[in-house]
Amino acid sequence: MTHYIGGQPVTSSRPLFANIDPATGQVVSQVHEADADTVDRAVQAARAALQGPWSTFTDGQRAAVLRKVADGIRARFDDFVAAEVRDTGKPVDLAGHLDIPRGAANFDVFADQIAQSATEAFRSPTPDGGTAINYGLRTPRGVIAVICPWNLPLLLMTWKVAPALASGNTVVVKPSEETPSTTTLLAEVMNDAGVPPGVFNVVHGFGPDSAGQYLTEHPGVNGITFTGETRTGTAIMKAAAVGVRPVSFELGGKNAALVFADCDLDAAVAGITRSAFLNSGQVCLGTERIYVERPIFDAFVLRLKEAAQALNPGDPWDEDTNFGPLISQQHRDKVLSYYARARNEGATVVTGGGIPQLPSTLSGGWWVEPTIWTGLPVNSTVLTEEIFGPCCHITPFDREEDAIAAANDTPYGLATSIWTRDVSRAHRVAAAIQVGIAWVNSWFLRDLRTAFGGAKQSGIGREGGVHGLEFYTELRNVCIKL
Ligand code: NAD
Ligand code: 6OD
Repeated sequence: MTHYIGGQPVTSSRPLFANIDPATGQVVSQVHEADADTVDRAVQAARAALQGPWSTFTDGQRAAVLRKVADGIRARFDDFVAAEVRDTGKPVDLAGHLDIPRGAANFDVFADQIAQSATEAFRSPTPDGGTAINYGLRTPRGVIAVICPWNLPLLLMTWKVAPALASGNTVVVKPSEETPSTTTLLAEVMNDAGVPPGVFNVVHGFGPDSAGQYLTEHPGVNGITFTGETRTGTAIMKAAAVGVRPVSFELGGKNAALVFADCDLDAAVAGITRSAFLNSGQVCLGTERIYVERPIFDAFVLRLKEAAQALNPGDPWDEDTNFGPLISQQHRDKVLSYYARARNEGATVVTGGGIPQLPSTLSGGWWVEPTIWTGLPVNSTVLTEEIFGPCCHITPFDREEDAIAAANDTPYGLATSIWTRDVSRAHRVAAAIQVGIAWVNSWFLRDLRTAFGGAKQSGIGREGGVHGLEFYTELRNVCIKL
């Protein structure tokens, strides 16, 4: 698999690296790794494209091209699904119902949004008795570096690329080394849709001493949008400090679910089963800490255990499979180390805690069991560190204020779900928790036009709808004396 620079596939001189199917452990493809020169070439192509035909596209013309990109993804739907399933091992049903449709929808949503975006204007008196008009003018920021994770590869990458291009920027995208394929396919779709050469560039590789570091340190980059671990965000922020370049960060989380005794228990169990185990727990919004009001604690634990045990791990290409592997051997080692720690710290293992028995065709993959714990103290490692696997801990609580305090007792602040039939409580708790997203009797249902991002160490800035314009454009005030 090659890079894509200036509208062309490009190779580089470093040794290729293997892209592995996590369901089987088999090599899927060999990928070029960008060296510093290749990254420089990509940034220069993006800089040159800022001066080319792209700069003459009106908002409406960019919107029309983005809609063609959305249609182009849908036209090659099966290719995109297959690439995402091979790269991640996720069930074909999940890739086909979430990753690829939402990835395509990102282009439609930001096409609509840019076609309708407006700026402020004020007409005001001046000290000399005259009048001035002030109005806002948004201009593209320039070259945007887009650094992506592996968990929802197309979805999270297009969520950044679509608003960047809608706003008139050019981009250099570095997909995760674990999931290079759908970004490469998207380059073909961009070409077919009439996106001018150099507007969308792709470089493959790793983070430190590789494409990620070279790209974020490149002085030709005007802004960096990143989704990934908080620790990586810290490294990227240091790179961005040189040249005082802006960042937009969506980072880690240790999300809570608060389940009140007055909830619809069926809905809460179904929702939290999704939030804890969808994509094998590899979702930034996923729930790893569950707090349940004491009267329904035992019933909830039993019901969630039954739901976890009913999950169906297996061949990702089987439509009935709803539970896949972890992304890599390294990530499985990390998750299994938390499974061991939970046992050592005295957890009651309600279900799971090991590696599932699967057919021999899958025995080389990176599988773990969906796992539920109870009984750990608040300061245990498993309750404080992000695991990013299919596991959660359930703790009882007695009072609403205790549940809120527990949810907030973390350096992270991405999302919390609240399960209650009491509307006043829902509003009260949603206002009291320190997060970017409060779900009420729901999870992962966000309208793409709304703000997305994290509080505390879960991020910097908001993307989504008009909110991303703060990052993807420069807002200039024009003041005219009449
Ligand atoms: P990661 O931080 O390890 O890697 C993300 C990307 O950064 C990869 O492309 C990687 O190559 C690159 N990278 C790594 N080091 C770099 C460096 N020094 N300079 C430049 N680039 C570098 O994250 P991951 O393992 O791919 O994803 C899992 C993490 O992402 C979890 O912490 C999860 O919570 C987080 N995440 C957050 C959100 C969100 O919206 N808040 C969404 C998805 C994932
Ligand atoms: O709502 C979305 O599409 C979005 N940005 C989800 C992020 C999930 C993180 O893993």
